Amino acid sequence: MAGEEDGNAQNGTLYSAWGKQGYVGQNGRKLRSVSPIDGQVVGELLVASDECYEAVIEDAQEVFKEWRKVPAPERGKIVREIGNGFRDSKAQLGELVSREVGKIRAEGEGEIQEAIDIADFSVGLSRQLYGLVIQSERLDHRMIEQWHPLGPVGVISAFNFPVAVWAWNAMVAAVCGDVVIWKPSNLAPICAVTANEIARSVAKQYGFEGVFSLLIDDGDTLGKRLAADPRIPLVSATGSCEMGRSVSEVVGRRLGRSILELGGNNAVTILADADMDLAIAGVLFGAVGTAGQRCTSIRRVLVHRSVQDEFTSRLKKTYQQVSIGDPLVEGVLMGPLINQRAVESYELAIKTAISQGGQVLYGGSVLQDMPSGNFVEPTIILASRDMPIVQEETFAPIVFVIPIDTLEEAISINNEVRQGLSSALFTRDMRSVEQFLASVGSDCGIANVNMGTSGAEIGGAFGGEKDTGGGRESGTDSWKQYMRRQTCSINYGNKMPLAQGIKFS
Ligand code: UN1
Repeated sequence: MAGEEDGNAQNGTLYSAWGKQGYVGQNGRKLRSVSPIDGQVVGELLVASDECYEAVIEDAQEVFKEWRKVPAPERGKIVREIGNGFRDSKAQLGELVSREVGKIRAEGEGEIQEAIDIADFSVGLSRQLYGLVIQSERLDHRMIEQWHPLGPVGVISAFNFPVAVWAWNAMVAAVCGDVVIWKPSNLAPICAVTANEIARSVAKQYGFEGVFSLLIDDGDTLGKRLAADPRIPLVSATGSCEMGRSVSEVVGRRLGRSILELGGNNAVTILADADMDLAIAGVLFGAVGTAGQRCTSIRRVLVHRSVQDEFTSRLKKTYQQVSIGDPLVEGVLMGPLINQRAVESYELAIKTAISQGGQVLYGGSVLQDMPSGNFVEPTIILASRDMPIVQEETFAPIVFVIPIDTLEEAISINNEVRQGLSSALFTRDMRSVEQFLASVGSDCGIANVNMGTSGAEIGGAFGGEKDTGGGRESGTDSWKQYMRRQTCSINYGNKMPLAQGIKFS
């Protein structure tokens, strides 16, 4: 089939949609993926056409009919091989992540490790899709709750985790008996093709090629089609709050399910008794890691007034040592922003902060004489909670430092933004820890102690509240969303007692 030999990221033009039949057609438009590092072309793809879309969805429906019958532990064996495929290509795929989205090598490889980890988790899960036995109120009756595969699942992913977030969804969905249709970000399509090929080629060896399919688009048309398509019972979407609101409305109108993982505006609180070494290390990784382009990146630092000067002067010194440049070069800690639009948002956020009374303590500029115009300085801005810009998520390495006097004040600032993804507290006092984690504490989906807001492990359920969308992906019982629940009542007696004691004869 056309497209298969060419399904190699280094090979120039690639095809646009992969389902059971391999290459299924294209509309003639090309999508060029360009590295944010130096503007070099990473690869080109053909955008999926309307017939592509239809063929992929029809294949997915057909494959689902067979895949759902495969015993879950057998599905797990296939996922184990896929995980091994990720393992074998960790260095190569990690490097591709670095080239296509600009992460440093350690973080590019870390992203593939995250895919390996969720594959391992899913293999275990394939033997643990447990239901319940429920005590019945009726004589000679038994009740059970069991879980069945749901159907084709649409996955819409963002540029910043171009492999891991798909893997969170795809590996779990696959052991649950679902098939996956992936619409990746048009800023990271080569990572998507390469990662999907690992999964698709393993599944193909077992006759289940269409379990992992892919739709390449250069805009939002196909993502919108997935959201509106009643053949897709679940759409899992990662991206901006604006995108998530639209997906949620469209999926909700047809009474489908969605899992939304949207923006964050994550705060770290540093109390007077914090271990400052830990706080600096945590803020460095959380704010500068991935050039501030994680949904979990630190945006706000709420620091106790008594340690504010110590914190800011130490953070400035640490920032001075951050080496910015080609993310594949050893020792570099921060690569470029994804594109010029991101650089413009960075510049606008800083300008807006200054106009609202913010004071730039470090950074604030776009770097000159770099291989592209996408490199910026990590930036520290002294701010106050009432500056409107502090309410916004800017996908860039900017932190707003806001002085606080009490933990209660910090919790109230932590919680007063629309987003509710991640949060963290640095303290040595167990009472402060418990207060932060109590129901009156952080309102976020993630609350950490003595570490930053980013870098979650796959074993926890990942996601957040309020405008972050309420979805949970990856660990614990997130799998339940990828299955349909069935409550079964069985009468093994020879009478027909009714629930609630109703007599009806
Ligand atoms: C994202 O930015 O969309 O917790 C996901 C983290 C990563 C995942 C981030 N494990 O930072």
